[in-house]
Amino acid sequence: MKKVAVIMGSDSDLPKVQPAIDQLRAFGVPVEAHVFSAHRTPEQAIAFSKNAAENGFGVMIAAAGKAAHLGGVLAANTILPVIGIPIKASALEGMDALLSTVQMPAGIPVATVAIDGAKNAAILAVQMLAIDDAKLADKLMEMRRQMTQEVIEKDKNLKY
Ligand code: RP5
Repeated sequence: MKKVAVIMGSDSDLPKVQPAIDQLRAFGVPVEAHVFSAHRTPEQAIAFSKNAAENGFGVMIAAAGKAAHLGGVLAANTILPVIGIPIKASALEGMDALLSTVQMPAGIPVATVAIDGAKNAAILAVQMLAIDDAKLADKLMEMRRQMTQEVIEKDKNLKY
């Protein structure tokens, strides 16, 4: 199975990124996490992205706060899909990171999830890998069935 790379701009992002790592592991997807910064270690970020496909990765997740250019820098150096997680890390409550991540110029997409949306980033990565992996697709369907059942139970338990 292809690996998912989870790249964060700083180790201070880890508490927000951890749910993505946990979710990927729950699906049995191999995951490798790194700290690469678009601004502080641009050469390392670019080198990782350029070699990601031949190193066995299928999707990259990029989490960054503030002027969040990490997703764009990774996406510019690979044709692997890149999923961006804007991290709430400043006085601007994550809007800065959201706009920096989502407003990519045509030709270099970054599939951007919600501010601090690590869990959805992981699920989206699994959905990408599941396109040609029937076992992963089954796991995703089972997760959907469980979610549906939970909401049905919540509806039943509502007393009003
Ligand atoms: C961004 O700046 C990082 O992704 C992080 O969200 C934010 C703050 O980084 P530190 O100053 O805590 O290393 O590049």
